[in-house]
Amino acid sequence: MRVLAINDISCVGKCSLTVTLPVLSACGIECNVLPTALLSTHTGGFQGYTFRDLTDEIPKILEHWKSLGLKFDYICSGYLGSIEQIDTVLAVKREFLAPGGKFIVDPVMGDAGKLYAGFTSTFVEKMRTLCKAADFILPNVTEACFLADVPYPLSVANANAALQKLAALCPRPIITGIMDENGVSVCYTDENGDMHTYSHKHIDGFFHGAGDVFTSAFVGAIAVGKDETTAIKLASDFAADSILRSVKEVPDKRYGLNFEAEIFSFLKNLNA
Ligand code: PXL
Repeated sequence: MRVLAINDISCVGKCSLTVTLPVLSACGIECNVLPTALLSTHTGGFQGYTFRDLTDEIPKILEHWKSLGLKFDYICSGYLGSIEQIDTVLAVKREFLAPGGKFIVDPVMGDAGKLYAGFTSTFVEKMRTLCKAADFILPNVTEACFLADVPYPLSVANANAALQKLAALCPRPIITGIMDENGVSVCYTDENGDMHTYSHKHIDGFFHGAGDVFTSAFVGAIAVGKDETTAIKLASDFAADSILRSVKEVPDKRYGLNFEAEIFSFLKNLNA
């Protein structure tokens, strides 16, 4: 079993590959990486971060992998360093996804109603083409609103309309971080197109890297053979427990969640 994670390396401020690698390893899954960019920190709150786009390096890496005849059972993509990398990720799926493998897209583009630094409406448009190639997409509310072209924010009451629009891109959309009087919810459609919701009590605050904890745990759970609903519950519980702990234990939320301390509980639930 091989997973390929296509995402950036933010050296400090746990997100992207510094979350996906430990979570997948803990699940007992081999995680190979295709780094899209190298940053001193993520872009969400630190001043003066460095950014090195790795677009030019990727074709050389892929050429080498081709010569090794590599295939991956799961490919998941996250933060991309340039718009051109969307075509590259599509090519990686075509060339390296094993027959019967699954392609999971976290369309990382924004949060709190805004696109991240460097992202544009052209990127959003292009991201739709990536979503069309995916088996699962996992946008947060902001990304779902941009992709579905519906007003921000969403509540559980109007999530179904957004899910129906997203289903035109990918039949299995999963929207994370929907906040309303139900708490914080994940809303997703099953194979019949019906919506399901899984909720936790809302905790005030903004938690960097929470989406990456959710996505990584979801991929890990799917890769060990859990069905979509079980994977969503396991990933939501893990993210919610990590957030609860971080409220008390992480004074500066830019540094990411203390998910490490919750890995043991997550694995107990995964293997229950
Ligand atoms: O967690 C999403 C993310 C990933 N990678 C980079 C980011 C962010 C969010 O800010 O800046 C580089």
